[in-house]
Amino acid sequence: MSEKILVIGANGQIGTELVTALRNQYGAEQVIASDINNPAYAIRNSGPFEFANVLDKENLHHLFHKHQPTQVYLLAAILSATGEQKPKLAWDLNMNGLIHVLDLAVEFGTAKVFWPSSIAVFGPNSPKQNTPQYCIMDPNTVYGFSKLAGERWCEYYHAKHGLDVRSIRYPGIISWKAAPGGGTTDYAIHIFYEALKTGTYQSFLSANTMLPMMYMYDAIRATLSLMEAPAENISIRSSYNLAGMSFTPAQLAEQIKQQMPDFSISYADHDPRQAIADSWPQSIDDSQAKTDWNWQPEYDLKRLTEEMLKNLKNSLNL
Ligand code: AKB
Repeated sequence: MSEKILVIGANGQIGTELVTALRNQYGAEQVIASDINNPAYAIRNSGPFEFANVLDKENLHHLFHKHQPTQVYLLAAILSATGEQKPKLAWDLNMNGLIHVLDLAVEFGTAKVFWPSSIAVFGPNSPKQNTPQYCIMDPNTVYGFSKLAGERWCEYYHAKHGLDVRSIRYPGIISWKAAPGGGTTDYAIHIFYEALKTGTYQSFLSANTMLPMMYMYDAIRATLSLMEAPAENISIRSSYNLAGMSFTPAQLAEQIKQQMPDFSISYADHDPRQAIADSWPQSIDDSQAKTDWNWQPEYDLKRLTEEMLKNLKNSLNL
């Protein structure tokens, strides 16, 4: 059967690259990109696009009816830092957007749904090192507890309706094609832009704040591997822990200096995102993803830094 894939929230940091990867794999016409905002050039010119508002169920119903998707990727979300500024909107969008899509997937018999969760589901009392799949989870950001509740809904729809919904707890994702939007891990992208443009960067996280991170190439590979795995291999229907690498702002700055010896970094005195970062894990145990669908990251900090500097330099015409 030929696939029809609907990507909701296609203009974002992950959506932009996922749509390209899916169009390469399944054919441009099979992948409908959708977003509440006007599409970026690459998305608009490489295949079909529809406007979608996840809070408007009628609008989503129309899209499901028109395209009868066999797979849906729901990427529209408000991330951790923005979520603290707009808590009610973050809850509404992250939660009701998901429930609308799960309901419609059941109604229209969608074969598979992907929904991203995050390391933000962990909280101050979760183990910090090698954080296990199952442990105390007491997230204290709206983003974090909307993702944790979302995981429960995914597992529930799988159990009650047999919906094949799959999910990953993404770490901070580093990429250069589309800008990140309102996350706590965004410093690790801004730093590359500023290094290339000005040779210096003020980090909003402190020097030794260790967080789990991943290069976009690995994040896309992980997402596609999970979605392609046989259903019987998927033992987790809430969301899989996933790890790439962990580093601090100081370690990232050191790596950048290997290639740009004059680069310098400073640290902000106080930023509200520090408290969010301090509540999250420093490293993640992703052994279940390795066992169930052969997950193995390819990028380490050195390779990520080289790729980011090389690609951004080209795309910024520097
Ligand atoms: C954020 O920082 O909010 C996101 C995430 C880790 O989910 N990048």
